[in-house]
Amino acid sequence: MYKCLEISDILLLKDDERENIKVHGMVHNIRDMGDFAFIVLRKSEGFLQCVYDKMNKLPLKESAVIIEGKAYKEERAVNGIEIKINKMTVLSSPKEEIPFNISKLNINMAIENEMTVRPAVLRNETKRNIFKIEACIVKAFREYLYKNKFTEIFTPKITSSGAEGGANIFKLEYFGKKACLAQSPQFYKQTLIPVYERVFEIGPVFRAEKHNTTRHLNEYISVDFEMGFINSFYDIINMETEMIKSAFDYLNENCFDIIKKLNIKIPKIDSIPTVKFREAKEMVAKKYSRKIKEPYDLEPEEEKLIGELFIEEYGSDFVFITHYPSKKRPFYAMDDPEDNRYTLTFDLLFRGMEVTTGGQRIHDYDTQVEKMKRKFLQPEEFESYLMLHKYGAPPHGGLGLGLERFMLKLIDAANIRQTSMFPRDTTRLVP
Ligand code: AMO
Repeated sequence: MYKCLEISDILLLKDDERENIKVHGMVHNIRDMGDFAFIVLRKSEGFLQCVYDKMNKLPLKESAVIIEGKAYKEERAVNGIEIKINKMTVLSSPKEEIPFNISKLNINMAIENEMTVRPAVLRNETKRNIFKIEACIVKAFREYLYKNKFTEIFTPKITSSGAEGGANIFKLEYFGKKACLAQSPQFYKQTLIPVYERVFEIGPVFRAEKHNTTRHLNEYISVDFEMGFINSFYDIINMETEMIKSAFDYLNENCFDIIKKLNIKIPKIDSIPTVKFREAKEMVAKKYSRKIKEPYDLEPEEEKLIGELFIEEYGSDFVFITHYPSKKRPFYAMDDPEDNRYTLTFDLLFRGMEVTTGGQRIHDYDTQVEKMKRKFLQPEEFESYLMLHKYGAPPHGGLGLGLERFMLKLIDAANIRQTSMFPRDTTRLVP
């Protein structure tokens, strides 16, 4: 017999082709109506309502089945289509029933319990929709970057040193040598600038954060890009603005149903305001009568208030904070030639939370070595990274966007674990 159809295939069938079709799927829900039962199949593209005669034995929920039958229009069914089942073949039945109702819209579980039974929870429509949106965003980012002549790269995740400094490095033993898990692809993406001009990578990075918070993971997906021959870091800001806009356009065009179901408010972006670090700090200190406690960085509470201020006064869900102090930025950040206490770097805040860090990098060898020394680093330990500067590099810069944080703000979740399929935190290594 013919191949199994997907939902989009069924919707395209002409009336006379709907008589005898075949579909596979997982039995998501069964509603017993007395003489007959509704069987809802969970499929890659969504859910399909089927009608089954109760003369037959009902399958168990979460059975894998192939059904054969007739498709017809039914306004009240999801997708406007229903299948009258003539034959059902059960390919496999579950050994045990899932101990909670996954077909409910909201699974109200404590986050720790939810993460423990994540393999089952992800079968829930709301949960799986979150990651459908994530997949669509990544697809749109990737397509946008390809269109703008970026080359996709795949860099090592086992490295000899941390790229971002600080104490949050996972150390490991590598055949008698000391190694660590990559904190970011920073050195490699810069190294590839003289090779390809523009590069990007979307992949996991590792941070040994010792504290459990609602915005930190120990492994997260970083969307990194790096571009050569820039005039200033505003080229990077503009590229990111357009990349985010293209992802939102893609969601609006392709994910209308899911957006509605998850109640996602997609921001409208024309341009994103920028404000200097120092000014942003002063703005919140004044508006919310706060004392500036930490002059070199933004506290999470300050980020939240800056977010509120820009939504309230400028109607913008996003704001770029620029010119961060040199003291708190990594050694590869270019200092501002007008005032070297600050750097040509930025963060992007989305609804009051940092989702991106980026900036222009040092491309001159002597300047880079001098800054390393100023930060008490040994240039000899960065020999392979410094080949970039030694052998010649154009002015360049880039950014890293934390995908789970971006998703967290987009869907308005309370905890970053909700936007990671299988989160890694200080206590969780399974599933
Ligand atoms: P940074 O260390 O600021 O910069 O990280 C970039 C972005 O990654 C996200 N992020 C995290 N998300 C979840 N859990 C964490 N523990 C975590 N830490 C960071 C944030 C942050 O804005 N190499 C530079 C980027 C660059 O300049 O190109 C870097 O990694 O959203």
